[in-house]
Amino acid sequence: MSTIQRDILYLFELPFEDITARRAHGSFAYNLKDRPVVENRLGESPPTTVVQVPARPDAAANRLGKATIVPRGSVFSTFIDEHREAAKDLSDAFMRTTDAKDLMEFAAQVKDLVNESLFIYSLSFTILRKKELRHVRLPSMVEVFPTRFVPNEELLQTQVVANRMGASETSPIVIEHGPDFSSTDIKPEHRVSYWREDYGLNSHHWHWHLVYPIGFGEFRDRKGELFFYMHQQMLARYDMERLSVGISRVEKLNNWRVAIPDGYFSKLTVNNTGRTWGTRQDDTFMKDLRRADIGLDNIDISHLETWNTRLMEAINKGFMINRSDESVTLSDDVTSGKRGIEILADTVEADFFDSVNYEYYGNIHNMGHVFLAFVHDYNNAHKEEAGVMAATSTAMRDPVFYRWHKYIDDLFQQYKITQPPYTVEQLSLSDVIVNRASVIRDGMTNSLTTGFSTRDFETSRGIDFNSRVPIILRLTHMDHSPFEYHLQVTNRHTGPKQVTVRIFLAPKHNEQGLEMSFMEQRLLWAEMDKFLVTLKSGENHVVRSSKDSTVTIQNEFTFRDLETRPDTGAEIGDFNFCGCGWPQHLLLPRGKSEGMTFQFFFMLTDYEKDKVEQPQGTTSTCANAVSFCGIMDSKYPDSRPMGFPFDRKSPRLLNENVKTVADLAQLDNVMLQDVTITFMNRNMQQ
Ligand code: CUO
Repeated sequence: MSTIQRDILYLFELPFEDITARRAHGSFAYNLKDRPVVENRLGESPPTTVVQVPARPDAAANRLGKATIVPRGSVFSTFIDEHREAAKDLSDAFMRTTDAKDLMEFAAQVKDLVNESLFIYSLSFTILRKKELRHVRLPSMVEVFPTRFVPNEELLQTQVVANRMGASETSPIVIEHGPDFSSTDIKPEHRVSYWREDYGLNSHHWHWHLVYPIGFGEFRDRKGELFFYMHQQMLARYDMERLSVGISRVEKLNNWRVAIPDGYFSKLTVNNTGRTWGTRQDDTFMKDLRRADIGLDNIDISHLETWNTRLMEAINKGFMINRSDESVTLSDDVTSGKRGIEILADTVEADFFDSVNYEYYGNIHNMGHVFLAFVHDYNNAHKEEAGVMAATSTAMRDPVFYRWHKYIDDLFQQYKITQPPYTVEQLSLSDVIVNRASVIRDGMTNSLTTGFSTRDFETSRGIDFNSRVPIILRLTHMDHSPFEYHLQVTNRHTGPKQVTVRIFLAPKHNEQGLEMSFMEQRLLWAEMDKFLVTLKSGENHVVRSSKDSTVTIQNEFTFRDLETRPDTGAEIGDFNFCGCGWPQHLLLPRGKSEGMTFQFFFMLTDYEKDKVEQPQGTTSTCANAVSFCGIMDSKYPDSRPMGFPFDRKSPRLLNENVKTVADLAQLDNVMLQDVTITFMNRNMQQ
């Protein structure tokens, strides 16, 4: 581990403890000139590494703008305007530091002045933005904030075990969590809690919003469109999971005057003092917000309704009204400027800077999160904390997240179906024929398996248990046996041909067991992979591992991984961006014990038309999860609208509307293949 990776890494350890608390199993400490290292605990040897941190006047609380307005120990929410402003002020202060050492010293001085989550967010964001820090890797959220992943009760029990530990004990304490998670099966919604409460899913969502922040004035290529697409894809995957366990697809939450049938009780704590996240009873009504404590004392449901009406009017008319009262056409078929989906999504999300008209179209997506996060205590009568919907690292645990995002996605889909269907020319690729496509797992063709696995994290990096031995958290999660795609392709061109291979997966049948029309199945297609292949003239056999998917990352780094990582320096590339990505272990939906039929959709398109010229001097080599996360400082590497070819209504082929996806598969460059996914209900590691 490089020195700078080390000195910055330990700022992420024990976020709720004083900066002078010892880290790295007691071997490392920051020594602030005015606040010396805390005394050794009985029997501990002194730290082997002590980093000296000089006092500095620029790190005083009154020099940090709004950064101190979020109370320590409480929920920090990027969906709340005031909190975003606090994060921006702190990140800007971090950005003003001159180099990595300066940043470390400044951050160490301000750490105990600001909200703990805000600190971690702003520091992470700065590490992504500062070019000289590209080789610094962020540790997993599970280790930084275990309280967001494991119920309080289990952590308290662990503390009891740690307290009783004998003096000669050297083996780690292991806590196992899951797969029963926070609920029973009495409510059908909870059949998918194993998925909603998955650590990788929630870490991905945190990381995605960190990479694509709003309200920071940061340019990211096609940010709005990716907000639409990444969340739409999460819904497609959620619906596949729901169909796997026998419940119907998620319904949008668009009537804000009726009770929300499903409550949620996360059993998680906001900080290390046992303060719990807000909970929601079944059948709770949304109420006008009167939370002056977070700067939201006058936001009514009628505001949401007004914004919704204005957005729907824009979608139906095909244009929006900008801040100068001019009309801005919404179209995805543009040769320059922003696509309609980008303009709409920036406005819906909403980004104060990028929204076409923040005053008029409002702040609907973010405020929906906030309304739902405070639904249990809309006026602070009970002094309750926000619910999990307030934070990107916890929101996906709650069933209402998906209902809210289904409503948001429905706005985007209302727009998308106004766009002209793709033409045969846009969909086909001449002289390239896919003859056969299949998936192979353990020598079996078109038969995939899922089950569960466990992953170990060190909880004692995030919480001080006052333990001499590491405390390991063993999390159960869904998993699958890896597989390979095999494509037999004929290239009739006389020379090599570069093509983009696009692979999607969807269930074949709906809730009633019926095969779906193109339009019904359209929103269930989950992108599995997208990659470039150079076909030689004649016959080709293309093989691709499921592990190489461009939507996933293999795994997150633990503190231990980073400590033992070789010091390779800056050349390693922009791999913080690569930290963003769908967890590989959730690449496949669960399927059923008796087997469930899904369809793989393979489409080859012309790379000449797909490719995007990158700005001069872009050297990024990171290709992990680009479909969901883009590439740092580069353009999104696919010129087609995101979700192509399923983002628009049925195309016409041979003068007929495509009725099912099988009609589309008549094109030479497209192939459809049924597969069975069987849930084995066993540990895939054994
Ligand atoms: Cu990701 Cu609402 O945008 O949670």
